[in-house]
Amino acid sequence: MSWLRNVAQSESNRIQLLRPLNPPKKNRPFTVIVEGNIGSGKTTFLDYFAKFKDVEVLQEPVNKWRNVQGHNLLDLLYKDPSRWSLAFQTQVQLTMVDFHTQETSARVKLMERSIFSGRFCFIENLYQSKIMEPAEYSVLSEWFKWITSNLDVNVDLIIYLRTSPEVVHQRISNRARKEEKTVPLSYLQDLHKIHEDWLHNQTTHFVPAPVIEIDANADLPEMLEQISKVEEQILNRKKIKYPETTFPSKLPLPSYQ
Ligand code: TTP
Repeated sequence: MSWLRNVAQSESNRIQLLRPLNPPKKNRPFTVIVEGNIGSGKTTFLDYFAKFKDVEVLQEPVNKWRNVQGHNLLDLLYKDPSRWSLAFQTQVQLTMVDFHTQETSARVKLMERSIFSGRFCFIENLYQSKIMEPAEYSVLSEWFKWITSNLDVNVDLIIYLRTSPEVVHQRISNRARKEEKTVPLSYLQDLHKIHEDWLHNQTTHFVPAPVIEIDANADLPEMLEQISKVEEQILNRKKIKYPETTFPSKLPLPSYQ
């Protein structure tokens, strides 16, 4: 997997918003997305909230990608990324549209990932590292532009599980998901940087909501303690005001490339 090295910092990294997101629908649930590197503990975070009646938890998208009408796209992706990244990321985008638009009677919707991390982290990384062809990148970008301009993909809060690449590398080898056995540290370092620039430094892509950061290098008991501290925030649908977080994005609003 040396294929995902040396992610170049180029101008195309700086996706500008040329148009704001499609306006949110009335009575939309308070929507929270949980982001972070592979193996950062997103599932642990979502599991914690599964016990609350008023929270709709949308998780385990990876299981959908392992069985698309009998095809294991995750396995195909890791075996031959140049061949399969377009198909894989197309499926990710579909899963995320489904998650974003799924109706619920719950007052809070908690999602594992979003259409934004698919586009701003994974697709961008594949393109920058020249695994994905420019024409394929453009097709996915056009879809992304259409979706974000025509559907309600608004979010109210982002939980960013910050980790170090070394810690997630260790966790990934411990959990031994068979498709991921070849994932090298260098790939996780690239994804780490791209998440950091997006959500922590806020210097690359549009950040669609205020960000709360959690130190997800911590072990399970400490993670659960940190999660319990944001429980009230999420259950009470508390909007966060600048400057309590790093929001608003330093990038100008107005639309995607
Ligand atoms: P994650 O969505 O990061 O899920 P996870 O199960 O690793 O999360 P956690 O351990 O924090 O609970 O990634 C699942 C797999 O899908 C992983 O191998 C990376 C891959 N993936 C892509 O290749 N492209 C994408 O756009 C996304 C979202 C994931």
